[in-house]
Amino acid sequence: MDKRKSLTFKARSTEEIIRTLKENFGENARVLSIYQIKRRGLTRFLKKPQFEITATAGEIPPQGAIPKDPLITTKTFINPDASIPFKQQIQRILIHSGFSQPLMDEFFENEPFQDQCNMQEILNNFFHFLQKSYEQLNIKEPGKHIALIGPSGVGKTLTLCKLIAQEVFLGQKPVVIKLDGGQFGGQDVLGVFCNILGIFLFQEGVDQSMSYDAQQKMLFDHEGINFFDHDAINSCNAKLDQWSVDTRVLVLNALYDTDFLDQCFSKIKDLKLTHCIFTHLDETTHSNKLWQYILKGKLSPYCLSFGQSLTADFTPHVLPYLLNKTKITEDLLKLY
Ligand SMILES: Nc1nc2c(ncn2[C@@H]2O[C@H](COP(=O)(O)OP(=O)(O)OP(=O)(O)O)[C@@H](O)[C@H]2O)c(=O)[nH]1
Ligand SMILES: [Mg+2]
Repeated sequence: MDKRKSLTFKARSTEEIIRTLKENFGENARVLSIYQIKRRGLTRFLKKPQFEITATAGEIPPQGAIPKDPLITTKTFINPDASIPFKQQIQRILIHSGFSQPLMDEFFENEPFQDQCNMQEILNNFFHFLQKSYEQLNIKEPGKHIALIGPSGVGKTLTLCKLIAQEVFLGQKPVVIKLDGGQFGGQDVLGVFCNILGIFLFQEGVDQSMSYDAQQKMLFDHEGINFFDHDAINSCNAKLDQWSVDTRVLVLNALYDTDFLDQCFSKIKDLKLTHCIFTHLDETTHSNKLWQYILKGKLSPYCLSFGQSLTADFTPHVLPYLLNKTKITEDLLKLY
């Protein structure tokens, strides 16, 4: 057996993947990531999709820890301009860094300010305020019927693949149901991925019979919905009711602007949403705005997605991930 720490290889079928993993790592194989290799030209329609797999025999690296060094650590900031109240200056910096006014108000309510405060100390307090507020959230455990809902192209299907892989690596066998009215038919990434992992995929409107064990977890991939379209919202809700979906996860791209995020969060009641997931965290440095939705959005944070791997690049450890990404715009501090 190969003692190499990790291996990256290409494969087209479940059998091929399992065989390669066994040959290299025996029973200790752990899959770290699976990417679909993108083809160009017409051959992409003719050939079976190919995947690139990275696996290891070692332990999967632990999830990120809470950072010890809060927001800024470089120097001591003393209020240079006593004519502008210190509190107002900090508020301006935090707002410009993407934090919301309600979050600010809550922080300032409990923060005693004096005009000779140390800027670094207040930023550290703000950082701890974020952490404490998160720890006080009443985060619901996901149930047995989980649907990912969100606008078109946010990453619902990709995130679902990550969740499926997680279940499968934990030894579970969920059933996957595609709720798109059967309009897309055929073998897409989700179909091929389920096939590779030996998971049953039922496509609404195409597959007529479905057999499953009542104890099995069900994961639903809903088509993208237009959050400005009442009919689309109502029909999505009716479909989820029909399938007794208890965990309704709002999936949103972290790059969206706050107006659009607000619009989506305003549909919590209409869609009976319970959880939220943000995607594309790898493509944004502006994640401070997410704190408002995570802490005040009334949905339980489920996980964050930060890349295109079908099995990796996501974390259920929302707090440490976000704290590590939380930054104050350096430019704004140049004055201090
Ligand atoms: N970089 C990056 N790309 C992502 C992430 N999540 C999804 N993507 C990419 O975004 C694109 C859309 O992803 P899908 O999973 O198909 O999105 P969807 O929401 O299912 O789209 P519809 O079914 O058309 O509504 C794909 O190219 C994904 O690889 C992420 O966290 N980071
Ligand atoms: Mg999709």
